[in-house]
Amino acid sequence: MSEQWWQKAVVYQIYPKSFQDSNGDGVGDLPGITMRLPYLAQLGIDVIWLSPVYASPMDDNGYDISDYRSIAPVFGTMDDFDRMLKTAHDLGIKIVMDLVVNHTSDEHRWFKESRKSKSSPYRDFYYWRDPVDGHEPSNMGSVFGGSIWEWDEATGQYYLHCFSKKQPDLNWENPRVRDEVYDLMDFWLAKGVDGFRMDVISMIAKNTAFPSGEAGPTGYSNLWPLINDDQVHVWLREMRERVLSRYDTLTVGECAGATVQTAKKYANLDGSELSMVFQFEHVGLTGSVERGKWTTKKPKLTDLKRVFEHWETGLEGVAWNSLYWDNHDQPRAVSRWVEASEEYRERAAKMLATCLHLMKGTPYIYQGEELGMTNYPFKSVDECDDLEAHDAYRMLTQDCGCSHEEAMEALRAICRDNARTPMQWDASELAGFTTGKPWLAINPNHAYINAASQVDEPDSVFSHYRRLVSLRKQSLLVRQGTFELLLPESEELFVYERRLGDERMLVACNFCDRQVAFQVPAVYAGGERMACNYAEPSEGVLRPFECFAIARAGV
Ligand code: TEU
Repeated sequence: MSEQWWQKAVVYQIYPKSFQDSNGDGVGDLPGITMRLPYLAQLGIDVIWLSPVYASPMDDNGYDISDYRSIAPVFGTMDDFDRMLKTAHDLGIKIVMDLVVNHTSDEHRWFKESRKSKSSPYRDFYYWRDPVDGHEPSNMGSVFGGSIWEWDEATGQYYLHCFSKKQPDLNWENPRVRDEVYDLMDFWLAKGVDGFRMDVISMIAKNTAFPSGEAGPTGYSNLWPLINDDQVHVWLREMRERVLSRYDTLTVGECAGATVQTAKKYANLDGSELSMVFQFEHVGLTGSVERGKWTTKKPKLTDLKRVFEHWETGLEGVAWNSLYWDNHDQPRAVSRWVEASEEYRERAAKMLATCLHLMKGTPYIYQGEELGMTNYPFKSVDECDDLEAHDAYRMLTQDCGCSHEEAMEALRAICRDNARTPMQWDASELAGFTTGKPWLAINPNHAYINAASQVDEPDSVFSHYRRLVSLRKQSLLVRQGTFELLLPESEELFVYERRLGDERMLVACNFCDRQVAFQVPAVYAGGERMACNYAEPSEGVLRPFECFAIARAGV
């Protein structure tokens, strides 16, 4: 099967609020992105995933959309968008938008009409239900705390919201909702956008019996049983037929709960649904039943390797993988996946990059990851902007009995604000991000972790990422070779092999700050070393956070 362009691509995610401010209001914007496109061209990436820039009350920083066809004024105008799109295309960079259609903002026209009366023509654009025994229709809890049901006094019913109460869920059972979604997708694709990242797309089909479950420490039950894993594929195939089939797009579905089995449908190579999915198995390794994701745990390396092996081998030849360490919802990669002191931070960042980028699938770089940016040292929840962080602090201290410091330890480890601190462009006071008051504090370590000190430095994390991006472009083995995990029981080393025809590549990564014995297999003797993070090769060991790849042909 011929390669699709998105199978050769490396994607860079921009969180617009935090990327580059151009007008001094302290918030990133579209002209700021346009200004920084040459930097991304230098990195060599092929696609930008742009988190939402649509009109929004910003309850969830744009993931609560009030008008899908207009740009939020804080980010600029539609002309600014068109200028950014053209500049990116002129640089050979495609733009993928964030499609958030599991829910709208409660300030969207559809919801305003829907809530007016039970007889509104928009009433069943959303899920409305009567009270049951005077209470919410079920005991499921929303992702951002509280019930998934919000009482509406005016019409005496509850409406469903899996996220905040300002994010009512769209009723995809209603064909008029689907018509509207396909129409807005067509609007953006006709403008020349190159695809979509589809927000919580695995949740659009629901078990409309809205069952209750066993309540957890918060008093609510988990909402994931709401997902209807069969119906979602029917609507994705309809979406493909009605709109996507008319364009050459990259589509990546955010699919919390996806398994290798369901991904074989979502991301099958026959192009009937999506190009690929974001799975959550690796990021879920650090959670707990009692506190959900709010722990300070590091994953066991054997567990992490098993997840990647499962997905790499499970989709081989039948579906396509995405590859990511972090995004706007996850803590910073180098802070989460390893225990690296500042002495080893850069080496560890390069090692994580090598480990991920030489696997099979489309890699995603989250803004700042290519610089080795880190989590932020939050001392108080008042320093956090994210509604999820504020709910988590309340849950941890009130439902889980955590002290302030225990709750803050968890927030420092895992809250989404870690990834949303402004991009660190240079060492100046405001990191070159803004000339105004930044909407979220800038990490003080921007004094030594910033783009200006790295873009022209061959030994920098940025240059290491650039070499990996370039290697993928040159190497069919990296893009299409098979994956085999080696040393599965090692808790220190992540070592795997890629094979394609008579070509093979060994990728060796030390995930810890200690030297570990490692013998390169004899078949690789004399092979070309690449993607190294130490100047000279080591013999018989992998040094702290050491990584390298060795390629051989004809063996
Ligand atoms: O996230 C959905 C999701 O399941 C999680 O990533 C969630 O955000 C949370 O971090 C889990 O604890 C998507 C978007 O990526 C996120 O930014 C939005 O807040 C959310 O949907 C609602 O649109």
